[in-house]
Amino acid sequence: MSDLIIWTYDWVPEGPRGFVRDLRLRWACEEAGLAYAVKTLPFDARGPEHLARQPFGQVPLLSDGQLDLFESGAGLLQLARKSEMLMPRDASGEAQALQWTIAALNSIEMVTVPWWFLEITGAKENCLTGWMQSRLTHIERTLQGRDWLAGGRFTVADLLMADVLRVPKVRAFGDRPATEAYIARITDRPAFKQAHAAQMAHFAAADAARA
Ligand SMILES: N[C@@H](CCC(=O)N[C@@H](CS)C(=O)NCC(=O)O)C(=O)O
Repeated sequence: MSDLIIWTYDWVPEGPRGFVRDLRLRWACEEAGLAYAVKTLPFDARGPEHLARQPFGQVPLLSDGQLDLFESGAGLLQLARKSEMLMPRDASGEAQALQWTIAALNSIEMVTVPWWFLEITGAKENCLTGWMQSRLTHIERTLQGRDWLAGGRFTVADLLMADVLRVPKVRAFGDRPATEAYIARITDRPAFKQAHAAQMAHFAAADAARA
């Protein structure tokens, strides 16, 4: 049995399927050829046991032997420690990959998630639109000049940035050809397709078990 366990929910409604963040960890393991198992926590009843391991009652969690990590970004960095495929080993490449990993979470996802949340809750005016537009314009300009964010090749930073940007409402917002090409290229990777298919199959099996 693998030392790496990715924890996700036992079931989720259809909406988030294909986007539940255990996919980030599955994808990284697939890219790096790391063996892993997937285990579940109840979606409906998030009790003290869940909160003791994930203080916000969310998923994913990554167990690596005795170590339990919450936050998908922390899980990705833990996996990147195990594989040069995910994170360059030279000091400059590593620093750049870390920088862009943090940028994906703290400069892009920081605005995209609240923005689409306001969109789906039907707010008449989305007051975050200007802020998001500005961030997406900056990342578009960055991607016009390069194929990868760090070290001149695919790294964990691209995995995370593409996952943040591929949210359908964000992707459909405006016309950003370099960003679109980047998302299309990165989500065309076999490791993404494998991780995505596995998550979809996991929740489809959960439907069958609940029926
Ligand atoms: N910052 C966290 C966010 C985790 C998160 O939003 N998890 C979602 C699934 S992708 C979740 O558990 N949502 C249910 C909830 O927030 O109650 C991470 O990246 O791990």
